[in-house]
Amino acid sequence: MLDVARKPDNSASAPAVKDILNFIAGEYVPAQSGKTFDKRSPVDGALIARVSEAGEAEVNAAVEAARAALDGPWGNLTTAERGDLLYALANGINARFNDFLAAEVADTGKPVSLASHIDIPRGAANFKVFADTIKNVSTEFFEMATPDGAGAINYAMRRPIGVVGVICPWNLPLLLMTWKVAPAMACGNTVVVKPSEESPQTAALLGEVMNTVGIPKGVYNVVHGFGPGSAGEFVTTHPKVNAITFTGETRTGLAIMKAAADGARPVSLEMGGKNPAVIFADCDLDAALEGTMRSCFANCGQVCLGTERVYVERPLFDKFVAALMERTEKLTLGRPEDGATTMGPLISHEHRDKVLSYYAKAVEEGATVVTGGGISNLPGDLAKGAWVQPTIWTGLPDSAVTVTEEIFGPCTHIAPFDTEEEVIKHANALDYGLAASVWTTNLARAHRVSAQIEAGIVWVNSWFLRDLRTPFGGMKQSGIGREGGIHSLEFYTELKNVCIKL
Ligand code: NAD
Ligand code: 6OD
Repeated sequence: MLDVARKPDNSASAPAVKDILNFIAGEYVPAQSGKTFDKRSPVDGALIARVSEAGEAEVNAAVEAARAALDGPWGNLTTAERGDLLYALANGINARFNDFLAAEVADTGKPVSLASHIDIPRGAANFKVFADTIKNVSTEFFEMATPDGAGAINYAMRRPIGVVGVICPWNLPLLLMTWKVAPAMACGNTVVVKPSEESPQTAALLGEVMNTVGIPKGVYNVVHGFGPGSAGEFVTTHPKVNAITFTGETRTGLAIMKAAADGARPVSLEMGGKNPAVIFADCDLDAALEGTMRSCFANCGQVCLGTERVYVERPLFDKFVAALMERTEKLTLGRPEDGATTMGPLISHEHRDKVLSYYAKAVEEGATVVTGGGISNLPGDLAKGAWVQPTIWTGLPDSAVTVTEEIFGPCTHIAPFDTEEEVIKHANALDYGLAASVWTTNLARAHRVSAQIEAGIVWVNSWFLRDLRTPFGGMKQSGIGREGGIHSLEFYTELKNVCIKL
C-alpha cells in the first residue's frame, strides 16, 4: 500500500527556461544536429525548457553505451551490489525531493500536493521495491533419472535480457519511468529511456542522481524527442535494443509491437483504458463518492486507471449524480503551488483540443451535461493555460463514442443499471480491459462481480491502492504482459535451464 506523505515545498514553482540535454554514457550531450523543441508550461503557456531532440546518432550512441556497460562494469556486479545501488538511487531521489518535485510540477502543471504525495515518493520507492524483489526470488530445480543410473540435475538461471528501450508517457512521468527502469536495472539490464516530449525534465534530472550514487556510465541513458521519425522510432527500431517496454496509448503500443517483430524482440505494453466504476446501492456512499471523485478527476483525469464510465444501481442513481456534481463543482483549479488547488490543467493545448472535441461530441450524441463541458476561464496568465472544466454527463447509450473511446481528461459518463448481470455486460462491453472499481458492502457480491469483470485490476471499495508486488497490466487492448513484483522479472530476464549429467 502506498502512503508516503511529504511536506510540499512551495518553492517548487516558476522555473526559468532550462536547456534539457540527452544523457548518454553518463554525460549530458546536445544533439549533433543542434535540433531542439520547446516545452511550454501547461499552467500558463510560458516557455520553460528547450529540449535537445536526439537523432539517430544520439540513439546509436546511447545504445552502444548501454551495451558497453552491460558487457563491462554493470554486468560484473552481483545482485546484492546492484541492490545497494538501487537503494542509493531511491535515497538520492529523496535527497533531491524538491528538485524532482519542481521539475515534475513544471512539466505537467499538476498540483504540488499531488506530486509530493504520489509522483516523487513512488518514483523513489520503485527502486527499493525491485531491489528487494530480485534478492528474494529463487528458480526451479529438478533431479532426473538417467539410463546409467547416475542421474542429472536441472536448474534454471535468470540472466538480463540486455539493452531495454523504455518508452514513457507524460501523465506520471517519473513514477511510470522508474516503474520500468527500476526492475530493468535490478535484473542487471541497461536502459535507453525515451521520455515523453511533454515531460522531459525528471528523466533528465535522474541522470545526475545516477552519477552521484556511482551507477556505471551507460547503464541509464536518456534520449529526448517524439515518436515517429524521431527518438521514439529510433529506439524501438534499433536492432541492438533487445526488449521494449512501453506505457502509452494503445495505438502507439500497437505500432511499437510491429516494430519489435523485427528481430523477434519482446515487448511489455501498458496501454489505454476506458475504465468502469460499478456503484451498488448498498455501498458506503461517502466512500464511493470520495473514491469516484479521485478516479475521475485526479491528475485532471489523466490517469490510465481513471474512471470514465460510472454505472450506478438505479435506486441510488439520482442521489449519486447530484452528490458527485456537487463535489465536482467544488474542485478548485489553480496554480500547482497554491495549497487550495485540487485540479491542474491538461498537459497541453493539443491535448485540450482533443478533450474539448469529446466535450462537443457528447453534446452532439445527446448527452445531458450535468456539470462542466467547456473551458475554464482562469484569470491573468492562467488564461493561457490548458484548462478545462471537470465534466459529468448522463443519458448516453453504451454505443456512444463518448462512452467507448478513451478521452483522458477530467470527465465521466454516469448511467443507471438494474442487475448485476446487466452491469457486468456494460463493464465488459469494450475492447479495453485495464482497471475497474466496484463499490458495495456485500462481500459475496464484491467477489462475484470482480471475478467476472475483464480488467487487469479490480478495486473493491478503493481506487489506486497499489501494492507493488502485485501483477499490473491490462487485458484485451489495454496491454500485453504483466509487470510488478516477480512478474517484472519474467519480462526483464531470460530464463535458461542448465542440465548437468552426474
Ligand atoms: P502516447 O502513446 O502518445 O506516447 C507515449 C510515448 O510513446 C511518448 O514518449 C511518445 O513520444 C512515444 N511514441 C509515440 N509514437 C511512437 C512511435 N511510433 N514509436 C515509438 N515511440 C512513440 O501516450 P501519451 O499521450 O504520452 O500517454 C497517454 C496514454 O497513455 C493514454 O492512452 C493512457 O491510458 C496511457 N497510459 C497507460 C498506462 C498503463 O499503465 N496502462 C499508464 C499511463 C498512461
Ligand atoms: O502504479 C503504477 O505502478 C502504475 N503503473 C500506474 C499507472 C497509472 C496510469 O496512469
